[in-house]
Amino acid sequence: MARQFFGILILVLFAAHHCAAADRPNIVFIFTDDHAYQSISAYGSKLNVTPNIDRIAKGGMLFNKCYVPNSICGPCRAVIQTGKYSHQNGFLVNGNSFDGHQQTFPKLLQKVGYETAVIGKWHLGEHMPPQGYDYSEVLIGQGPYYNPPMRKNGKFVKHTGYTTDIITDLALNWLKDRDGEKPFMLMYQHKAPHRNWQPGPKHLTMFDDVTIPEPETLFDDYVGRGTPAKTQDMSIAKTMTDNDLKLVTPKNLTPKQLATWNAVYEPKNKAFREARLTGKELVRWKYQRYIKDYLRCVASVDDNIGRVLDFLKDTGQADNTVVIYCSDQGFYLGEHGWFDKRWMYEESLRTPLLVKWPGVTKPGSVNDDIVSPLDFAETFLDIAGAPVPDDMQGQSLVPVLAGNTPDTWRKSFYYHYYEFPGWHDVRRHYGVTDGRYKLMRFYEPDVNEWEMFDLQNDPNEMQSIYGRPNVAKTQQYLVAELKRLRAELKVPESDPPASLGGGKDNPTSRTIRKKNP
Ligand code: SGN
Ligand code: CA
Repeated sequence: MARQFFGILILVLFAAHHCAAADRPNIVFIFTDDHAYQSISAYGSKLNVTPNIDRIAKGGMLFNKCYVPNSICGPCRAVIQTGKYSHQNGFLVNGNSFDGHQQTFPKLLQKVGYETAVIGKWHLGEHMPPQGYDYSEVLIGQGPYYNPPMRKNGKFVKHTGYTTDIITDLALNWLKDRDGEKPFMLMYQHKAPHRNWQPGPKHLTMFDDVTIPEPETLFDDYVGRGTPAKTQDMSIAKTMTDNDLKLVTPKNLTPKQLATWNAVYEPKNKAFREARLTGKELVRWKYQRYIKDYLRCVASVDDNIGRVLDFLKDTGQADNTVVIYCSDQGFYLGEHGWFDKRWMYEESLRTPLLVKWPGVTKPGSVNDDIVSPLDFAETFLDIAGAPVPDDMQGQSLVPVLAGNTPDTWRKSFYYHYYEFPGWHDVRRHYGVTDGRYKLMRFYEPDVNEWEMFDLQNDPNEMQSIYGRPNVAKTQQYLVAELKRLRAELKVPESDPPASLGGGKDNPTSRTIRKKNP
């Protein structure tokens, strides 16, 4: 009883201190890696429930059209740091090194008196610690699911446990120990649910007794699209490895973790081997193994987000904190037979975005404006009352969050992906969408093709309508819009040299295939 009393007293004192300290709102930016909106219940998931992510939706605004400028990890993170497209911030493909000397939003927040931290996945290179942060504790490269080595303010540290739990512990510790006088901006960034989808100890057997529904397009034959969709290397049927499918044991677990792991996977793997599945049945099995592991990783993220939301509530900080949930891009959960991302097709172009800002976002509201991680730097600066530099290319979401989208808000969006050759053999392309129609151009010398889709009539993007006489007018308007946006955004005619990548993160997939078991 006495212990409970002191616990409450400490929380109350903590809350009083923090409320007095911060009149400008705090910002908690929750970022995941490869989290598909199809696996968030607030987005109508048919696969799982995410009660804690849904808390953000219930208390705030859910965005249906949050589009990434370049659907791949490092590039999206660089967009967020700078508020600029890849061709302007110099980080075009994974494997580039982020130029931390350039203008970034955390540096500008520090200037106006914010305390800043980044905890978790960084993936913008190890050549220098994250710049503009009073505290950083980040994974090295992709980082493993278990027992992650990290860099704490540049210095090597090693943790034991499940990475999603550890990143949350570190974020909570930072929140508890921080200065307290200043408003803060925390980037709390998970590795999960990135490939190869290793569940944590608490969720290893979740979904064991159910069959997850398959997407309609699991057995897509790519007939209605061009060469790129036909020649990719990201299918559940052909690309997934034994490592992805947990048919081999992970290498970096402690003996105890390994025993728990093997007790779960070994009997199931034995049954799988004995069944000798082939053809569609084999693909179906792979899909179930993949999606269940993926959803188990999501469940852990969701539980941990609950811990952070509870902490903000229990310490009286929730009312003065803007909580944002987003992923670095969308992801294929078997749609078109795929995993991974990269394309301008919907599942990878669209990323989840939920924002709860008490007193500003209407609880349970849904927004259909075209917004983007390109807007985050501008938004965070605006929230902090700091000026937004002219050379940033997005727009502050503050009026949108308040329910007053300006008439001048963007009606179309430019997309550009550069990483070819690279993992998964997705061809370079750029394009434009107005939220209903989409025009894409694959622009390499050997594959120079256009595709166009009407999402209203063809939500799964199965049949390109490019070149059809009945859509000539719409096509003309999209071509003009593409030209206009490329000029406005200062996209160079040829790709900058940095797009050739290099570094171990970006070998050609032919090499990768050989390496895969
Ligand atoms: C790794 C993965 C790829 C993935 C890239 C980029 N291979 O290389 O499947 O597309 O990361 O992902 S793995 O066998 O190492 O898992 S990103 O989210 O970091 O951009
Ligand atoms: Ca990613």
